[in-house]
Amino acid sequence: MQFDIVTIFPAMVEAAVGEGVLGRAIAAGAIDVRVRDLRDYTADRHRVVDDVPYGGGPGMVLKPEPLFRAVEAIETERGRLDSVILTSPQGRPFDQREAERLSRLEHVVILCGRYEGVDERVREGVATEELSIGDYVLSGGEFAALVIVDAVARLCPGVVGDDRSVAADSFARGLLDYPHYTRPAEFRSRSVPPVLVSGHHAEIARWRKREALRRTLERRPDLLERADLDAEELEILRELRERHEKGAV
Ligand code: JD8
Repeated sequence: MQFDIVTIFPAMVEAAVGEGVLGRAIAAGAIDVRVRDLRDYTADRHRVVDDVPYGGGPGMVLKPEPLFRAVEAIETERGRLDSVILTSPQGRPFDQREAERLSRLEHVVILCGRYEGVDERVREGVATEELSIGDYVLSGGEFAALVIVDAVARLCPGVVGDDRSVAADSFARGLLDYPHYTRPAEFRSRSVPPVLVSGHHAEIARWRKREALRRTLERRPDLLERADLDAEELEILRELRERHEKGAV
């Protein structure tokens, strides 16, 4: 899969994609990420990307011309674009389902806005979709683009070393994760739950299901409406709800 990210802060985006799982996937050729400096697509001596808003008001707005030129250049260079994403607080909520949909595409372009936002004609004329990573205010689209690339890339073959990890990821299953422990078995008087050191694989699996369900019921009950649970999970959930109603945890 190929990603092109258009930004006025290429170094910030380059630094982030160069590390960790993403950095390794790029080095191994499992995905291709190109970071493009929006200023390279300006036509004036001062490489200006912003201007004052028509109608007045605070702040600046990203001009349409450099963004149009950037996308046209990417298309010329790389061929057909499957999606041109504009990140913005007005976008459709980005979630695991959206990540799965995007992971089935071959070539995705992400436009990072800045300042007060981008000229509306970018949204209408060059972006094919608008996504938001959540209900909070960022200073620009770079972190949103990185969130999208990270979540989508994990779903591409060969990006995560062990694909059992991807299958086990909490949102892939629609539940929150169970608690994890490593050595030492006792740390500052806190012990690892004995079942995990027991070696009883079926009991461990049941304990993990129960803890994942307990946390989800407590913290994100909304997720349970869409989670696809097996027979054992449904039984555990019934029992947890019964106990919950009786006032216990
Ligand atoms: C792109 C400019 C900042 C936004 C005035 C300060 C996404 N979930 C999200 N929250 N925020 C963004 C986001 C914010 C952006 C830009 C994405 C470009 N800003 C603006 C409007 C109010 N400021 C985002 N995805």
